[in-house]
Amino acid sequence: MGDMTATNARRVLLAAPRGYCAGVDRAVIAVEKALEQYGAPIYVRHEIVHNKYVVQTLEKKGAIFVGTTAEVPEGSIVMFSAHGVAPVVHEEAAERKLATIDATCPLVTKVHKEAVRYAKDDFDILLIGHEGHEEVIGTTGEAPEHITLVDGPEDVDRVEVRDPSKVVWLSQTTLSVDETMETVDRLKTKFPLLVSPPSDDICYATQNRQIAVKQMGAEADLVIVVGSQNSSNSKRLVEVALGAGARDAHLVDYADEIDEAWLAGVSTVGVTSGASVPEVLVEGVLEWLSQRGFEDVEIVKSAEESITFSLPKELRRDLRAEASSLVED
Ligand code: 0CG
Ligand code: SF4
Repeated sequence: MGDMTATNARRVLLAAPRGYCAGVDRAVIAVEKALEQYGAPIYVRHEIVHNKYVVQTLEKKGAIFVGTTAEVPEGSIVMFSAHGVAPVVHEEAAERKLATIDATCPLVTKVHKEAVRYAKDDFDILLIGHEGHEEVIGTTGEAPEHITLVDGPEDVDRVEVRDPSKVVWLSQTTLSVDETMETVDRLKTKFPLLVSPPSDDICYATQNRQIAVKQMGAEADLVIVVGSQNSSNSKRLVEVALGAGARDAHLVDYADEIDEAWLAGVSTVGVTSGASVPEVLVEGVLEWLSQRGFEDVEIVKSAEESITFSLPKELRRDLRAEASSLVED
C-alpha cells in the first residue's frame, strides 16, 4: 500500500499559456505558405524561430536556413526571421536583387520604431537585452550611434551616456520581467531622469508564460521546460521556475533528453514550453512522464490569449493575387 500512496501522489502541473505565441505561429505559417506559393527552395535568414524541431521540419519541406543574405543566390526569395533584422540587411537583400518576405514579429517591429523615434530626438537609448541575441542585433541596427546595450543588472555600472537628462530604456521582447525591472531600478538610481518606453517591450507571450511558470514553480519539485538552448524566452522560463521555488528545472528539446535521475524523490512535475515550441513536443514529454506514473495532469492557467497576427504583407499580396486569378479561371 505504501507504493500505492507514492504512485497516487505523482502529478503533473501543465502551464497555460505555453508554447506558440502569435508571432511564432505567423512566422512558421509564413514559411509553409511561401513554400506552397513559390515552391522550394525558400531561403530563410537565421532560424525562423529558435526551435530545432521547427527548423528541421521546415528544412525537410524545402526551406534553406542561412546566416547571411550573401549566401542566398541572386534572384531568390529570402525570408527574415521573427526576431527581426537591422535596416542594413534589407539594403543588402535589395542589392542582391532578392525578393524578401519579412516575418519579423510586429511586437519586435514596435521596438524598432521606438528606437528610431528616440534616436531622431537624439536620446541615448539603453537597450536591455542579451549580447549577441539576434533580436538585439536587429534593434541595435536601427540606431547604432544612439544605442548602448545593457546586459542585465550587473552591466549598469559601466553604462555611460552623453546627457543624463535625455536617456530612455528599451528592451528585448523575451527577457525575464523581474530581472529587467531590477536592471531598470539600477539604471534609475544612476540616471534619475531615465525615460521609460511608451509601452511594454517585453511581449505579452513572454510575460504570460513567466506568470504561469511562477505559479506552478512554487508547487513543483521539478519543472521541465520544452524549448531549444538558443531560445531566450524558453531559457528564462527555467530561471523563473527556479526563482519561484522549484527545486530543480531543466530545458529540453525532446522527451528523450529527460534524465530519469531528475525524478528521484519527485512527486510534482511542472511542464511548460517556450513561445517557439510546437505542442507535439510537449505531448511527447507528457507521454514520457505518464509512462513513469505521472498520469494525473492538472492545468495551471494564468491567462487567456487570443491575439493573432496577419501574414507578412508580401505574402498576403501574392496569396490574394493567386486567389483572384483562380476566381478568374
Ligand atoms: O526567445 P527568443 O527571442 O530567443 O526566440 P524564439 O524563437 O525562441 O521565440 C520567440 C520568437 C521569435
Ligand atoms: Fe512576438 Fe513575443 Fe512571440 Fe517574440 S515571443 S515572436 S515578440 S509574440
